[in-house]
Amino acid sequence: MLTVKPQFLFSAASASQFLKTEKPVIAVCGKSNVGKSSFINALANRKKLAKVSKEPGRTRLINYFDMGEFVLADLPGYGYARVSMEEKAKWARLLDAFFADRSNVGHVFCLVDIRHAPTADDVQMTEYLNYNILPFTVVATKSDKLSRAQISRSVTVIAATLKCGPDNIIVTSSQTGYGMDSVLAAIEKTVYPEQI
Ligand SMILES: Nc1nc2c(ncn2[C@@H]2O[C@H](COP(=O)(O)OP(=O)(O)O)[C@@H](O)[C@H]2O)c(=O)[nH]1
Ligand SMILES: [Mg+2]
Repeated sequence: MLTVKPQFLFSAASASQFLKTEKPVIAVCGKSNVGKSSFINALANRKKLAKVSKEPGRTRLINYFDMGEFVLADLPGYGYARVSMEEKAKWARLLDAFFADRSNVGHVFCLVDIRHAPTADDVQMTEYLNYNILPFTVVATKSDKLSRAQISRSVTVIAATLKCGPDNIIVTSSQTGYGMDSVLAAIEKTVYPEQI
């Protein structure tokens, strides 16, 4: 599958600003700094489509990217310690509104850092998606930082912690492009469901 002329569309700060589109929307979620923006850039094959930050946790917006045949929604990251309760509540309201309307989202990629066991926030996120019957795939990021043996041990821990099958986890590296073919194959299943 090709991503044709990927481009940033706009940011939404509240439900009234959510994108209305006929295209399938695929959401990217995960804690701050897990590699969401880098993942989007790797998928788009562009270096600076989404802003990669050294400072984690600033954005509280949903950033939309048109990828040609589908749209990516970069969701605000969670789990950043230096955020007030009020900010956290705002984040939860925004995400609740986003996931409540199925036309907002066809599939979710849940990013987790392959070097660490998923956090309580990651568990809560995937439990939320399961509870709301939202289809998702776990994407383990930054695999370039681990050896093959470490990767396979990590996948076992991630699967057990998030209570998903190892088949539902895609190991990736935005730096080397590893696993991006599998990600595109998963996207294809959402974009062309009739072909399954
Ligand atoms: N080695 C490596 N570093 C990565 C990878 N993906 C992201 N990073 C780094 O992780 C940091 C956070 O990335 P970013 O995409 O901004 O994360 P976000 O906050 O989830 O959007 C940056 O310093 C990236 O360069 C990867 O696949 N491999
Ligand atoms: Mg980001």
